[in-house]
Amino acid sequence: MSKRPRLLLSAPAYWANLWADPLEQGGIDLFVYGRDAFQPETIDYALSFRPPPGLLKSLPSLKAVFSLGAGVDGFLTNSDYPKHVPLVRFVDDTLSREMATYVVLHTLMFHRNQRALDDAQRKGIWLQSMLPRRTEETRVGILGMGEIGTLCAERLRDLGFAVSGWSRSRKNAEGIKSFAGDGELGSFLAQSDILVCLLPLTRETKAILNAKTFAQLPRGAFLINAARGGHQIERDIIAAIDSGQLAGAALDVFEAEPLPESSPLWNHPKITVTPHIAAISDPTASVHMVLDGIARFERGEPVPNVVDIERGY
Ligand code: NDP
Ligand code: OXD
Repeated sequence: MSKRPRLLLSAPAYWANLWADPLEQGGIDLFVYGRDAFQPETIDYALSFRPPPGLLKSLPSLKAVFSLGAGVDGFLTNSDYPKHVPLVRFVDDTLSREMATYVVLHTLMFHRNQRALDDAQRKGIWLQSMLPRRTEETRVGILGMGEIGTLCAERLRDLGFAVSGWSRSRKNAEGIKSFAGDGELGSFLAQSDILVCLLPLTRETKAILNAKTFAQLPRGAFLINAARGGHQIERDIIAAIDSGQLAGAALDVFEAEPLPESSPLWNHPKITVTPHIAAISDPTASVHMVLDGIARFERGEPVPNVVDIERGY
């Protein structure tokens, strides 16, 4: 009888507990890093989000690595990733739909002046003078038109916003203006009243949300970052808000996570902070991805959503 594939799961305890039970019932031998003893040379597959430095390199028989999340920067910004080992990322409609609810929520909050209206309510002010703009007059620009960015763009277009997207390659989605490549970034920014970041974190996109970028937006634009903290320079966000260049920001991700207690972002009146929960991978869907992927690797079949390691996403 051929041996069962051996999978090493490395994740914080609260995540590992969610994934371990269904994986254990999936016809594989599971080892949870930090809980179970294992021999590195016997591990065939690994599942993680941000593996401890050196862990993957210490597994000489790895056939593939699976990411618990859509973003794979936790593997690739670490220079010790064993580049000959295929890396499979999590792609799931539910994840994209949840991301879209986050982006739509914060787009509407800004577009409808909801923060100012909440503030007026608390003070007992009937703020009828603060009329919302017409939806089609608010221009939303989405950085990153992949699985998630495309769905967010479509949802916002269907609500009536003027939507555009920026990506490496030209897109052709109905009613969504496409900007492509570094050469078109400036003109994309110049027409984005709300800038939404849904890029993967790579060498090229690191720190893209900086003072120079904000200066190219229309004055009083709003920033939504639900991608990675490594995209943003937090002191530049605060400076741009304090100068009026940005009207505010909704941030789900941070340079350091958890966001340190001392961060000025916590109490800034024009910034909404959420704890990297714009969307959470669904355990059932991700267990299915892993078990299906392992079965395909074992049969020598192509596996979907393998990352281009050189490109970084
Ligand atoms: P995809 O890989 O499907 O899409 C990435 C998009 O970014 C593509 O359109 C790509 O262009 C574009 N892109 C990449 N590099 C560049 C560049 N240098 N210049 C211009 N465009 C670029 O990713 P997903 O949509 O699945 O996910 C996006 C990110 O969202 C993830 O990497 C993750 O970090 C984040 N995320 C955050 C979550 C949260 O809870 N906060 C949850 C889930 C994901 P092209 O199409 O031309 O290749
Ligand atoms: C992801 C995330 O990348 O949750 O999926 O951040």
